[in-house]
Amino acid sequence: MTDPKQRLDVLRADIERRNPAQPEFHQAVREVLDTLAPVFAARPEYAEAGLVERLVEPERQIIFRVPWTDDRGRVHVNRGYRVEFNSALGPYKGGLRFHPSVDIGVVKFLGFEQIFKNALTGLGIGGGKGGSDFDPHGRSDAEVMRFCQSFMTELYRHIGEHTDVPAGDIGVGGREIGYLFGQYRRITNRWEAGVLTGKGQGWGGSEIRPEATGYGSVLFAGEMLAVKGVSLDGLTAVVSGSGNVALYTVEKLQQLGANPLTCSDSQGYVVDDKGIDLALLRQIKEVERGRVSEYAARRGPSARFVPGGRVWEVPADVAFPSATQNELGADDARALIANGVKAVSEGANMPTTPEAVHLFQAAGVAFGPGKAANAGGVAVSALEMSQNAGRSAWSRDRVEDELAGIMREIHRVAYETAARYDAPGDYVTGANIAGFERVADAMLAQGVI
Ligand code: NDP
Ligand code: 2IT
Repeated sequence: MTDPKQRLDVLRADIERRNPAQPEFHQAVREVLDTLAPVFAARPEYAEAGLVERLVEPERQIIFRVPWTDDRGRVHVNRGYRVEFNSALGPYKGGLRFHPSVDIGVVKFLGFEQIFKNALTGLGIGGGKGGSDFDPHGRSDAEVMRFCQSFMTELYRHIGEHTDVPAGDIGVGGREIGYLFGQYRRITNRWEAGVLTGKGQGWGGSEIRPEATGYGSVLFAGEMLAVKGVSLDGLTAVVSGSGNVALYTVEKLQQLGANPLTCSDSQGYVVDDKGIDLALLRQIKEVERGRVSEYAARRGPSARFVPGGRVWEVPADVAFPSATQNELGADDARALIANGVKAVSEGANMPTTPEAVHLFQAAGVAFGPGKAANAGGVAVSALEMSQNAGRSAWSRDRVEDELAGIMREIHRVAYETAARYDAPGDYVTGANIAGFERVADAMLAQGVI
């Protein structure tokens, strides 16, 4: 069969048959394959080398039991995962997610995205992802510590600074990375700082890593707007989520003179007519580990909590989905477009449904897909690995400058690749093809493995 489009359709059907009940993985694969036909037409050697067939099959998938005891002495059993997807460009790299919705399909969707995102950073990192269906909400520090210790007691044998380097994602932040690192160090009797990223400053962590994903997502939006001759200064923004990515998205927006009006969690959203009070939000989320409804209760009359609602109904110039997958659907996109949104930058992984992406693109809204827009986090993780390898610690200014340069370069590559493949302004196509070409060329050179 020679027609590349037909060939990819057959492949896609085969992938869905061989990986049943993994809808998020199917969605992520479909979104990439839908943009690759022109590459296969231009580069027939990719098809001959079975590249897509190899790319969609993880190099290794690890599933393990994680038993732990709660504060009342009750035994719980969770499931742990690490999918080592592709190491053509470097050691597997990607976060760990602790959330009750985690299953093998979710981990595979995230790991698949990570391959292309990491390639786009240009920093020599392969793709992987992991996590557990453990729910940290409402658990004490001691319970989270025992869970992390049990998780690492199994995971440690599979990871290493030259092998596989996990980091944070939903439900995994600085506290969890600390407990995981401690247990790894204890079991292995090694000070191997580069085995995990997102560590605390003072014990191997990089400046700007906590900020990097949110900051990078705003910088990417700034680059897309600059192409249209628009600046972020003075614009209003809607941000979803209230975790790591959302908080630092709000911070960078405010630094650049924009006004973020919203944040959210799984129970609803807050809209604040005066703009988000970041100090109050951080106190509630980072210190008290509370809910956004408490923000509205404490902020005064400018803010209200909308239970069960979605931030996308609030009129704004730019939108930053920064919570979770498929949180922005077709109706949400229609509302944003009707309200005149100019750009959407995905801080989260795959937060926008395929139908919503098409609506944005058809309406001429600049749309930054997660594998480009949220790559700042993993990019600074790679810089943390460099610092660990050199036993050095770079200044805040240096890391922030590097992050800005990397985001500018990812934007340039995605933009120019889209133009080269006859899809001007289509960052989805540009990012998919540019990331794919880097991984594909490395796989071609390294033979059928
Ligand atoms: P956090 O755990 O810090 O925050 C997650 C936020 O999203 C919380 O406000 C949470 O609310 C909300 N959320 C999670 N799941 C759901 C859900 N099913 N429905 C509604 N709200 C939900 O995670 P991060 O900020 O680190 O991650 C957010 C997104 O960004 C994820 O898609 C992640 O993969 C992506 N990402 C993260 C990077 C990082 O460096 N951390 C890098 C690149 C991408 P609640 O507390 O109520 O669950
Ligand atoms: O989705 C992501 O890119 C992350 N969760 C960050 C991964 C990392 O290794 O820093």
